[in-house]
Amino acid sequence: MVLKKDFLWGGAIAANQAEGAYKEDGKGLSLVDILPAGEERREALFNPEVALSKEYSHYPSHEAIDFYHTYQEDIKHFAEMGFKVFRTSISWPRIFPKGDEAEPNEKGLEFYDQLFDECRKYGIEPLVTLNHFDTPLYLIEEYGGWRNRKLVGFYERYAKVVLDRYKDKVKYWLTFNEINMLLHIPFFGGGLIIKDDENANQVKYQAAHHQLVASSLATKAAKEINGENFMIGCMLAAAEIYPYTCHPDDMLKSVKENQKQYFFIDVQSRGEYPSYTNRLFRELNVKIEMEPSDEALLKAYPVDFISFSYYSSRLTSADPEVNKKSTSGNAFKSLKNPYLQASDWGWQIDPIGLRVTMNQLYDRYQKPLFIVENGLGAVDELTADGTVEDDYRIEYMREHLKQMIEAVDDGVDLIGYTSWGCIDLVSAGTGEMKKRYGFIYVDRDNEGNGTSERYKKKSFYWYKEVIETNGECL
Ligand code: P53
Repeated sequence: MVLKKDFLWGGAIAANQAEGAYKEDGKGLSLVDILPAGEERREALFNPEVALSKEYSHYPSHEAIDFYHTYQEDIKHFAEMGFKVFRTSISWPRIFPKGDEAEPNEKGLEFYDQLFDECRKYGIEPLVTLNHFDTPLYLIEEYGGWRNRKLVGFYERYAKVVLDRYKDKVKYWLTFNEINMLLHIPFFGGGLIIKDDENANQVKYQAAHHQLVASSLATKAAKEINGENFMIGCMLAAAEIYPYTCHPDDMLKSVKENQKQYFFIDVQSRGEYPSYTNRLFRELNVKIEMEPSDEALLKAYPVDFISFSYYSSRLTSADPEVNKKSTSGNAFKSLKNPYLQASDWGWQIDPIGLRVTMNQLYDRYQKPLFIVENGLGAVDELTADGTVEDDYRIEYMREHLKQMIEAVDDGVDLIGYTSWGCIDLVSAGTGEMKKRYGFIYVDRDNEGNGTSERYKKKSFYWYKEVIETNGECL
């Protein structure tokens, strides 16, 4: 058996894409609560000042899949599949509705007490993200989001409250979801609204510094509250960026592009700004403002493990003419790889890329890895007898899991695997329900119509067997 006996198999969701109940029990608005679905969502993500002043007909996060009320039934399904771990996030504005209050909202805290108790009832370990694209909206309108150093203090207060409250219920924590998203969709990642006359890189990297400091402060608080009983991780939208050709210029470009994504983890894992940032920041005309204690803090509180999402590899060319053909099937631009197929949403499917990425991450950091997102967003048809024949999803996952096991056999230390959207939920990138990832079908459509009934897909039974055999059946 290649995987450890206590390998953590499971699934992942995020509060804002599942819970709904967007105003219930005192919850404040977060940045996602003003985002619509479909084409309008893209526009809103990249022109957030428009979204802030516009009224849309449908906001998918407001009801999402109503997980706030259905979590007991849903977790029961996860338990039936044999989940050992369940990744979700805490909605920051449930705990601090505006974000800058002195005292937390008790009702919000109670919800997560119940949720984590429900997981524990089945022996499922919660894996909890502190900030998954849902910074309180008030902190954006009033303070300018993560460009403002004050966010560090608000986040620290929030982190301390939840780390302390759930110290006996949650062991694994992630400080920021896909921390590199800040560079690609700055509003999503950092609540940033960047003006045309600003140096966008300056704003983004300064906000990144604030998040990196905040992440270390959360780790510090965690160690003070619960010592080694906590495991604190960073989280990267990871995807090895391949050179378009074997031309040395392309190879160099790929090294440089990879440094831009690994930058975040270099700081979070090694505890210092990597030396290549001297040149990078010089060329981008970026000057990071730091407080005197920042460097010592980053050094003293690195993460315990490296978590990441993986959906696709990427491709870059040093030739600007060639690179112009890059498209963004998701937040990340890439050239088309002629050896790969793509999903219905244009995400290129590359199981071996997962093995490559795992090897790179482990070589670079020598810390345990945790795959906390991976999966296929696809259109599913509910059959007359209430199931979905999702062989395409099984195929995608089987190939990725096989490569994951190969990577472990290569010597990579891997804690666990949580597939993305283990129950259908709202897409982050497009706001659609139609883009489904789950083992469990949720009867709701893009407009929010439907019964919300849950149905087990074919992949539900397949994944159950994968877990039962610890991957041996693959
Ligand atoms: P969706 C792209 C765009 C937005 C969020 O994405 C993304 C990515 C891919 O890295 O990141 C994660 O729902 C994210 C999840 C999200 C998942 O990818 O657009 O952490 O919240 O749902 C899949 O298909």
